[in-house]
Amino acid sequence: MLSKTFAFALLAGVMMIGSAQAGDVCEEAEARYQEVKNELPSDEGVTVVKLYNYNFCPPKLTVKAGTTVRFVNVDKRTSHSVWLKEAGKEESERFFPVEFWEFPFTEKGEYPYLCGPHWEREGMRATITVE
Ligand SMILES: [Cu+2]
Repeated sequence: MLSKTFAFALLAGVMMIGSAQAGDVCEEAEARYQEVKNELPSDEGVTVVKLYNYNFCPPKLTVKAGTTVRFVNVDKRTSHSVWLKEAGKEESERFFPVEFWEFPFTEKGEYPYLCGPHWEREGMRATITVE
């Protein structure tokens, strides 16, 4: 009984650490985006997802139908892609730091997506919900 409780507490602790790390990564991604923003076209009228350190930030996003999402690579070296695999779309070209790729989400639904080179090993995947 005691060990079960302990295991649960340990698991909860690990989960808390995990989510805190995800938050930190997205905070770093946001700070990095602010640094490079002036090298990019205006983000007015688009919703920005940042690609950073094998994460999409935010990992879960809800937008209205008709929204164009701009995926911006805010890493320092790594190139990434966006692949709406389950929606049957082709993977985007790989894009490098301070480059981006855009996709207009016109139809409602759940769009899980991933980064071609990093989803398997680094778990770089996320979901956009269009409502
Ligand atoms: Cu990637």
